[in-house]
Amino acid sequence: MSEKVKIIFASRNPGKVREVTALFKDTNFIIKSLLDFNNIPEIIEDGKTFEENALLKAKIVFEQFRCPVIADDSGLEVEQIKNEPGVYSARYAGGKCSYYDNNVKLLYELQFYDEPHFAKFVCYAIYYSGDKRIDAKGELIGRIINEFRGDNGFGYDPIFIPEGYGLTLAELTLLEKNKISHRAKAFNELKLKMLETIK
Ligand code: ITT
Repeated sequence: MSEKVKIIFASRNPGKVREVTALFKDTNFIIKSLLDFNNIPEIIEDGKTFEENALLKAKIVFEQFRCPVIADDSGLEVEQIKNEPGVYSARYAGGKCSYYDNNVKLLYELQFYDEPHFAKFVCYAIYYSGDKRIDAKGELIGRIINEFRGDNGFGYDPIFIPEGYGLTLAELTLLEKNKISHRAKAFNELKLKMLETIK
């Protein structure tokens, strides 16, 4: 692939957009996200799985722009509370809640359980161009800790320690998180499949 190809990342999450843009830096894909456009209607994510929600975002944004789209749906699954918050990760503490509210709610729920609180991040990524669909998935296992550490990243990063690490994801740099994260695994696989398919 020698020509530049514009791809819309169907996300309004600045943390995700930073990570995914960095992951595609070494390609000829030019990543634009929903943050680059005005008047994009809100997408209601009412799927029951990460896959359903990722496809929903990809298809709605494809219909709007009629150009190739990538999308992801992602979240945190905590073993002791039956894999909650799962697909509700973004709105665990309610409709317009902050990341901080979500983290506080999670730590409140986990106070009734002993440590370690094993958990994993999941990311389901999709490329969609009307006639082509490519899927990829990534996971990052680790545990939830009972304090906030670090200012980088977003979401549950300040309370999540990846397996084999002593630091939270929010204490890692973007580059370090992008070497191990669920999103990096999913989008690196997606990127390779895209490079094979789109010639
Ligand atoms: P878009 O749909 O616009 O992409 P979103 O934040 O609503 O943004 P999701 O529906 O995929 O995205 O929800 C993902 C939520 O899961 C996110 O808001 C965080 O709370 C959490 N999450 C996902 N990946 C994460 C990560 O790498 N670090 C920390 N939290 C993460």
